[in-house]
Amino acid sequence: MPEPVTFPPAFLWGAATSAYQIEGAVREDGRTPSIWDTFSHTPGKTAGGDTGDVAVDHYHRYRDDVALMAELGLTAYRFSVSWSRVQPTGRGPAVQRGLDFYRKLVDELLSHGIKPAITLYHWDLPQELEDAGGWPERETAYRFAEYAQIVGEALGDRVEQWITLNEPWCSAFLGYGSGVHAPGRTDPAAALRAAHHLNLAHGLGTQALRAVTPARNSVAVSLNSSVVRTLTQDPADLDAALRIDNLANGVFHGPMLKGAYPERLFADTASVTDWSYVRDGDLETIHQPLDALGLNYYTPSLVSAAASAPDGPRADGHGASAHSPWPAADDVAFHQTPGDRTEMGWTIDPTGLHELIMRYSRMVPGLALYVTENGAAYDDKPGPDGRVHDPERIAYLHGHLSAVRQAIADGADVRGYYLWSLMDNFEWAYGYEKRFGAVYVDYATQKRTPKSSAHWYGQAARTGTLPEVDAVGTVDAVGT
Ligand code: PNW
Repeated sequence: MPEPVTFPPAFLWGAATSAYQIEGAVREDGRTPSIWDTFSHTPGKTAGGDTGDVAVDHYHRYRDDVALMAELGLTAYRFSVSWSRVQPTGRGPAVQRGLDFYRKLVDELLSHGIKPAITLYHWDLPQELEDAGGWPERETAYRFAEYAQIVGEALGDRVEQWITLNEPWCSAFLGYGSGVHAPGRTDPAAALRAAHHLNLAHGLGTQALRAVTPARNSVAVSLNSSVVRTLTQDPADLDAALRIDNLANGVFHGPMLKGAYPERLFADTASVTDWSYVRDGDLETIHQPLDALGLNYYTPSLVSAAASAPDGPRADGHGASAHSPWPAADDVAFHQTPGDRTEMGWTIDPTGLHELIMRYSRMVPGLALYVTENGAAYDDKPGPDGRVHDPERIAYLHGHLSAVRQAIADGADVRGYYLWSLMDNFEWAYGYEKRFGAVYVDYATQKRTPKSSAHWYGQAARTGTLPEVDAVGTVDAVGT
């Protein structure tokens, strides 16, 4: 019998979602289009032309969804606020009905003993702000701070955990570089400008939250920090890895956690941008003291130097695009890491999560860490008995939660884990094709069915100990 994997009593067992991926109701109560509405309605941008128009109708079903979380035994829930529901033009006064939805959701969570964590920005910029230039423009960062203030004033009394941005790397480099995400621009200079203004938005947004919400609240950011590995220890490969690490991680954690961009970044990207938009004082603004750091992890990256970039889509898991998300790094090749993969084609490697946690634990001693996203897509289908068995997802969760437990044993202050995702939803450019949920959604009827993994995870949450992986059948029976 292996040792049981047991977590500290206060450890948060959460699930995560984001507004555009689950809410639907895109034209209700004053909401206006975000860049994801525009993008998903542009032919050819998402698989099957899927959009978030209806998604999983969470806007109307939030009460049932919260009840389901409580039934499963979750103790925390991370969701995002739709900016254009709250501030339709991205500027000016708030729409009360938009704020009311989130207040009702929060109250529902609290009444079930579930701790809410709010992500202010999970990629859905109001279209009007994109029309005015979007993240490459400095103005967008000031608009974000105003929006943060509005949401902070409305919900700061009842929500303790705040996350400014989700994965700014995706916003900047998939949105403005490779163009596989909204707004679909393919301009490396714009992507780097966007990165700086997202950093600035984080700093200004953190200041705004501090000013209007109680001091007990926690402010964090969620980074999809990459674990960058090299094919060999050859100096050219190590150099490639360092450059990708700077473009994936350092460009955000440098300013946010250390108050400086990585030393080489300016020289390495000089062919693309002169960084003249970084103004005096910006780095101080970005470098706000934080209470916690959120880490989103799915799979490691494997790179090497390449005499020339491979043609066509790269095997870096970032979607098919003729444009690289990595500015000024065409001489770096991405490789498929060995091992089993999920439906996304992402290699399963829990050691990467351990490595990532330990890296940030050492980088900022004393900073509380949360895994704000981790999970896997599989081709789930209900069986003849109506149940959805997903042993692969249970194995994935068991492996990654064990890695988190190991990091805690190794001294990292990890306070919680949010499974991505609570339920199947709109997986961005992949539409509804990829199912990340612990809860299965029948899109024709919107019926929710917890998969075996939801029952497994719920038992972990209720007992603080990971159920044996081969006890799946039993756990499934418990939950039905
Ligand atoms: C994250 N990549 O997205 C997001 O935060 C979620 O909204 C999303 O559903 C989830 O992970 C699964 O994809 C990512 O290409 C999308 O490196 C793409 C990448 C990373 C994260």
